[in-house]
Amino acid sequence: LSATKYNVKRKEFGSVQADDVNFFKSVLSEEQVLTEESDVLPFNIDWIKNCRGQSKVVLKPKSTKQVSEILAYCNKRQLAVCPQGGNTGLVGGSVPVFDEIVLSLSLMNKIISLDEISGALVCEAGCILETLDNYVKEQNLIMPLDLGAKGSCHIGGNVSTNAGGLRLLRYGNLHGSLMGVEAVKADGTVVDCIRTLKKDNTGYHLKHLFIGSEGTLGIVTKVAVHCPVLPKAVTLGFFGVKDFDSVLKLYKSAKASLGEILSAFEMADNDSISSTVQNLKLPNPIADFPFYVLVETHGSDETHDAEKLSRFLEREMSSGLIIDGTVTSEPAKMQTIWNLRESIAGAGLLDGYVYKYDVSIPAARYYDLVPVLRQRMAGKAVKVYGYGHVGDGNIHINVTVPEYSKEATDMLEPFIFEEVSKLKGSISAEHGVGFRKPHFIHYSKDEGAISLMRELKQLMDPNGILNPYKVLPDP
Ligand code: FAD
Ligand code: S2G
Ligand code: ZN
Repeated sequence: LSATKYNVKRKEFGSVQADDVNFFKSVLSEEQVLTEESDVLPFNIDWIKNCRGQSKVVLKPKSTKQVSEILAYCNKRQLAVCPQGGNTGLVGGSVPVFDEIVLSLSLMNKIISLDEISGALVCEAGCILETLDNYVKEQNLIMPLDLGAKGSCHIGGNVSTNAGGLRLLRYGNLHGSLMGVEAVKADGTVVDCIRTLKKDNTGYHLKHLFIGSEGTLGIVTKVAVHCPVLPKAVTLGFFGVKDFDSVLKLYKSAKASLGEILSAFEMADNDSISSTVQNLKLPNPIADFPFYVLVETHGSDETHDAEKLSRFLEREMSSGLIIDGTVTSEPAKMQTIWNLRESIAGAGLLDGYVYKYDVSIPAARYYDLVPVLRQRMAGKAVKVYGYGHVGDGNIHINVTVPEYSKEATDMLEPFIFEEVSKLKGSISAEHGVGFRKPHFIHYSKDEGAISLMRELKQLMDPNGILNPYKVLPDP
């Protein structure tokens, strides 16, 4: 249980009684209120099986009105609530710690409108990212973000964690692509900032409060997001590279020669790929290399793009930066390569237990901490490997061990966060703070910023019922 594993004390919240369940059943229908232990269990365990809560009740509202009525009631009864989307979060933010009520958005998955001229999509928070991507593709549009969890994560969860992912390099993050949001505050007040205007400078930009606040300031119930045009020409290169220095040089060259058509630039070290190939029996379409790089282009003219790409390849093959590799435009082949990259996240779980770190590091030092951790964990870790979004300065470092131990945790934390702080990086690049990192947030935010966050939390959720034990450390 998270509470014992991480030694957390339950705060003074009410606990759900029979009358409360009767109230919920008066607002929702039977199948929207789960109380059977076997039904509730999966909502208590996070994707990497690192955190486990003790919730007794899962509520699955179907409308903003139902969310509002539930929160107004819970606020009066001081019942804590854990909002949950696709439950693919990796920092323990999406599952309860104690008996918080899980409020799942999974039944709020209606698509409301799509303006195929402006690309403005309005939908409910519980829409699955991949479902939306397939839907907008029919109108020659794409979602502005893509991540390995697309098959399960919700757009509401993406907004709440300010998810980055594989396309951020080209399409930016949700602070840019989110046009509006509807959210419900802890007291049940509905904040309707759903707009499909590209420009709206009328007062404070409230939508940004809900982006990345991980369910602690309000529950996102609808989003309006700008969808870019579906590229006519897509290519994907998967290259073998001899060392990390070459990865950085290749990144600079890709930016210079591919310019506006560069849509993704990802790296993975040998252990990331070899452990994924071994653990998940996935094919590696090229040979074994010290480092791998994925270079994707999104363009509007195949001939133009092919010319640019072949010039880039010729130059970097002859310079030796690219030792070998493959380039394809065939959807099935591109999918195989992306699948290899996207599967790294889950592969490590088969080694036993995975410590996942998601950090931003200034480019020149991007890979520095991997050998440092490999050395520090020699003899204790099964594997230590690094992979991620080079273009965002964001590396994912995974340390896999046969099983969780406090000793291994103490060797890694706060050590890695101190090292990141020395490098002037961020202890959480895109996954958020969640349950696992509030007491490390000071490595990336100063006291002034943290106290303003506390003032905002106090204003928006005075009883602290929204996702307690997450994001902000206790004062
Ligand atoms: P959940 O996990 O259910 O919740 C995440 C947080 O948001 C929790 O704190 C929860 O309380 C809150 N929340 C959820 N829905 C709402 C709502 N409607 N209103 C208010 N609060 C809410 N993340 C990246 O950024 N980039 C990646 O490349 C990436 N790749 C991944 C690959 C894999 C294989 C996996 C398993 C995860 C990956 N993630 C990545 C992490 C995760 O997918 C993202 O954080 C995602 O945005 C979470 O969405 P979700 O719907 O699963 O949210
Ligand atoms: C990715 C997935 C989660 C992890 O694959 O880009 O965000 O750190 C990560 O394994
Ligand atoms: Zn990532």
